[in-house]
Amino acid sequence: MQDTEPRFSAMRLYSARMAVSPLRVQLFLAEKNVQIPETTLDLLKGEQRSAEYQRIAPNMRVPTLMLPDGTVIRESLAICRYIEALMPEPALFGRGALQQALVEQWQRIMELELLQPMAMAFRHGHPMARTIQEQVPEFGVQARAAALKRIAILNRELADRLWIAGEGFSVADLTAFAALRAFRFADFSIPEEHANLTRWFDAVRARPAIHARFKAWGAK
Ligand SMILES: N[C@@H](CCC(=O)N[C@@H](CS)C(=O)NCC(=O)O)C(=O)O
Repeated sequence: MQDTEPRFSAMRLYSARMAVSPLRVQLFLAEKNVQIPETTLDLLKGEQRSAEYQRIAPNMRVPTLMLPDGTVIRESLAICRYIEALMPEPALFGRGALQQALVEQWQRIMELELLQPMAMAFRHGHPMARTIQEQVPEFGVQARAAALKRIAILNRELADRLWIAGEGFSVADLTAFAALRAFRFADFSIPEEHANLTRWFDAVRARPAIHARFKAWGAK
């Protein structure tokens, strides 16, 4: 059963379909079994630049969480941390000093070394991104090479463990999964020889909450 408590149903999440940062939050909420009403912006049509949305998020990015009193939380990880504090189970930022440190470490590594280069490769190298980014193609090529290198390293890192931060599924897995899933269409499919990464990706994808979310979107 979804958590439809008034504290969540009175919030509003500004998001987008299959965009990496909102996707992290949407999957985090799914794992928490929390339902927050969403306003989905069409980023390629520039809805994030409307005067109305700029009053909520002057940087014109999603996701943004609006609380019932009008407080706005931006940045996907800040939103996830807020939800974790309200709804500690299942713990997605780790339990105890060591596990929390390791989740933080891997979350940052996945965000800075994997998600960011993939996002830059898309923004600076993909024709669809022309409406949101003044492109520097050489930078896109460089970012793509860095992302592919990091994907190969992640495949090796996953040789001896099920989840990225070691013990238990965490927000680090969501960051990496959202990047690999969101940018799949931008020619970032996982190479066949990366067996560990494929096994991990399929395990994330098969998690009941994530499976159900993609099914509801009519996406694979
Ligand atoms: N660090 C931010 C990144 C937010 C971000 O860049 N969102 C993208 C979608 S994934 C966006 O809103 N792009 C719209 C644009 O560039 O115009 C977060 O994690 O929330």
